[in-house]
Amino acid sequence: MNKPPRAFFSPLASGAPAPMRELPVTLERMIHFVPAHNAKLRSRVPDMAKQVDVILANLEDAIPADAKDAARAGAVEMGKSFDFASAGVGYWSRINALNSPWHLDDVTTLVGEIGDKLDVIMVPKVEGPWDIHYMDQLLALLEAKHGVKRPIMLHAILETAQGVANVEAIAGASPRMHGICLGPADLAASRKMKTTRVGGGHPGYRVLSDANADGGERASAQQDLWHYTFAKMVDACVMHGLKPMYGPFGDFDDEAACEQQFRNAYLMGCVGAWTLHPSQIAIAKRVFTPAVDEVKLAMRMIEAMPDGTGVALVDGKMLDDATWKQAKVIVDLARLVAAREPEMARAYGL
Ligand code: 1VU
Ligand code: MG
Repeated sequence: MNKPPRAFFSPLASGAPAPMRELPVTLERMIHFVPAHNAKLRSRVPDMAKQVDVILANLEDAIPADAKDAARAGAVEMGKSFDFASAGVGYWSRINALNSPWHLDDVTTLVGEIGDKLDVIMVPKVEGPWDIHYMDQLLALLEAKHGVKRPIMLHAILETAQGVANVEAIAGASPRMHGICLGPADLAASRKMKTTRVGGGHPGYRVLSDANADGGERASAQQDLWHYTFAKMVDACVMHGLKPMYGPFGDFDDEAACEQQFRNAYLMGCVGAWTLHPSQIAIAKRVFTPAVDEVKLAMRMIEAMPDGTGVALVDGKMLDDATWKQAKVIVDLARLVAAREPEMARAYGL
């Protein structure tokens, strides 16, 4: 049984801000992970903010158990010491899982100390809509208690088999939902996939051509382990007006494979990916920023059909209403990039 539509947009606690009806229109090509207990990396936030769209204070996996309190305090310090909103950069935090001993302190401290600075809480290991309902209610109570003016959004990580099975219900669970990203490492473990890689392909996952009559070597090609999950996640997100994203790529030395994984995500409809190391920032920027020739072609397509209806030919290829909409996706993204990066505005001619 779903909530009645009006109730969906009512605050869940007296004094909590009204739920958002639309997501803010922002560029989120890379979510840059900062281990929040690491003072050296925290001190680099002002410099990093010049290079990325979003900075995330990580409190969950990769933070040792004995540094969880320091990471939480570090996330608060980051939110208080740097003005992310004025810099035009998003500020997110990834909290510990709902069943962990650190979860409640993470949420209560973040909302109490920096509730008005935090744009999004990333929630790991989301299994079903019940996890989002719980977060929704808890955040509303804390927002009301601390006088937070604008609802903190939720971004779920899709990283368990149960989460994948329930992804549509997760996406539609609350107006707080910002998006969902694919977490390939935990998902591989949850599914009992036989890989220790963090994202990307696997040389053993391939399709073999039929046997040759002469017994010669058979052609084979590596396949994409993540295609099914991506497609399911993208459809669930788009159906509910959320942003799909790719998560971590663990082999920092294999920049080509990282770029290919990001590009597959971009082409499938994702808006961004996590960056775990400075070397991945340029890759994410290159992939999730539409190429100049692609944008110029899309602009010519839109000009060829000014009201978006009918049929036209551009460079010998047929366009109709559907192609016009495809072109608009690219031009809309280019406008967002142009608003943030004057050199790209000039390159696109926008
Ligand atoms: O040369 P310097 O010492 O001045 O700087 C190093 C290093 O400090 C810096 N750096 C970073 N700066 C900003 N943000 C980062 N995330 C970051 N990572 C490193 O870059 C310079 C070169 O670094 P390096 O190649 O010598 O690498 P390190 O050994 O210093 O660091 C590697 C790790 C993996 C420890 C570091 O990159 C890191 O902690 N990254 C984030 C990891 C993370 O958040 N993992 C959780 C998400 S993934 C998941 O949940 C599922 C798998
Ligand atoms: Mg994980």
